[in-house]
Order: sequence, then C-alpha cells, then structure tokens
Amino acid sequence: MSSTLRYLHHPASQPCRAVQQFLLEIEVPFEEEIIDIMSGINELQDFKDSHNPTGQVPILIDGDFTVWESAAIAFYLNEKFNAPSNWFGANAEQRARIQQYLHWHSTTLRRGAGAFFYSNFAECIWGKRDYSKEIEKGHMVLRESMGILEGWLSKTEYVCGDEISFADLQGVHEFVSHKAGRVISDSQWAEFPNVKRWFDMLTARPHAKTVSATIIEVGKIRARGELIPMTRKTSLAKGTEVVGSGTLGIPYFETA
Ligand SMILES: N[C@@H](CCC(=O)N[C@@H](CS)C(=O)NCC(=O)O)C(=O)O
Repeated sequence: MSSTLRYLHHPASQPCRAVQQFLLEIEVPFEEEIIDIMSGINELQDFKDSHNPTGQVPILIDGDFTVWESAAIAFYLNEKFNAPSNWFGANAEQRARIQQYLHWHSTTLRRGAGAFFYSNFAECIWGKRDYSKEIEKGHMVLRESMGILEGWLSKTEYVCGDEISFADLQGVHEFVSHKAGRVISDSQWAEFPNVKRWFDMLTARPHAKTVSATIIEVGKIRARGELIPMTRKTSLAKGTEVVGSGTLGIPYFETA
C-alpha cells in the first residue's frame, strides 16, 4: 500500500527547490508542508527529534521512512519511482559523473550560498552590520565554482553530459538565489558565458519557474530595501560564516 509522500521544505531554500522541481519533473504526487525557517521553528528540539537532527530542510517522509539531505532525497525518489534514466544516469559512468557533481556541489558551490545569505537575509535577522567578510568568502567560493562549471559546460550542454540530470537542478537553484539577490554582476556573468547559457536554459523550464517564484519575489522586496520578517536569531546558512559556530546553532554575532 502506498501513502502520500510528505515534502517538508521552504521555497527560499536552494536544495529544497531542487528537490521540489525534481518531484514535479518526474510527476510524483506529494503533499507539501512549508517549514517556517524564517521563525527558526526548525531548530526546536522536537522538530530535530522527529524529523532531522540537523534541523534543516528539505525532508521527505514516505510512510514510516524519513530521509533528509537533498541529494539523498532525490536519489530515493529516483529509485522508488524509477525515474527516466537521464536524472541519475543510465550506466555506471553517467551515474558516477552525477554523484561526482553532487559531492563536489555540497562542498563548493553550495558554500557560496553565504554570498546570498549575508547580502540579503543577515540584515533581516541581526540588523545592519558589517557582513563584508562573509560576503567576500561567499564570492570567493562562487567564483572558483563558476570556473569549474564553465569548464564542464564548455564541453557539454548540461553539467554531466548532454541530458538534464538532478545535478543540473541542484546547481541551478544556487544561481536562482544569487540572481534573485543580485549577487552576481553582469560583468561576472560575462566571464562565464557557458554557465550563463546553462542558467538561462535551465531557468526557462516551466517547473523551474514554478518553484522559483517566491525567492524572486523575496529578491525584489530586498532590492527595495524592505526587510523580510524573521524572528529567529541564528543563521539559516550554517557553515558559510567566517567566525562562529553556526553548525551548533549558536548565533554568530554573539559568539564572535
Ligand atoms: N546539505 C543540505 C543543506 C540543507 C540546507 O542548507 N537547508 C537550509 C535552507 S537552504 C536550512 O534548512 N536552514 C535552516 C537552518 O539551518 O536553521 C541539503 O542539501 O539538504
């Protein structure tokens, strides 16, 4: 007997959007539950005990089975619903390429999210402060990552070959936030023409547009100088700070 999948997520989150788009692309029905990470409800011990010890989203619940970490969720969906082979690879080499991307992604491009978080959300949590070191760190990681992506994308249409895979979704949603938050200037984009070509191609997909609508709106609000209401006092991009122990949920500015 199959139960309805529960997908716990937040539309401002890059890995959440990647998985949500994957669910839509492979046409798997799900019930969505938005977890208000702007309030920090996800950091409550109850939430961690029942859903994810890291307190992060996305999370997938399939009956008695709960899985978190976006790449693992997508892998599970791919296996369980026998998704078309382009998404996770048709043979050992393609599967390895996609895994290679996903591991690379989580330690590089994903870390560049600090450039978005500290230029768009930090002020909403801690007020106006000097976030330049964190923003600079994010930009450094982002620039290095874009260089690697440019190399891949100069040879193939998509990051892992000539067909779209989950790697593309994982990658492109980092850039959707950067674009929404005006993180990457036109001159930076011009240095990486293949990344730009790929970004434009991926974001033209109807499901990419659906899952990105909220963050684009959030970007417009911030561009007007208005704040997004956030009642939490901790970082929601843990691990991207320069000083502090964000992974323990300790507010950076009180521990620095
Ligand atoms: N490696 C994780 C990262 C998940 C992640 O960074 N989630 C963020 C949103 S983008 C989150 O839940 N932040 C809330 C918090 O840390 O309190 C994945 O790919 O699923």
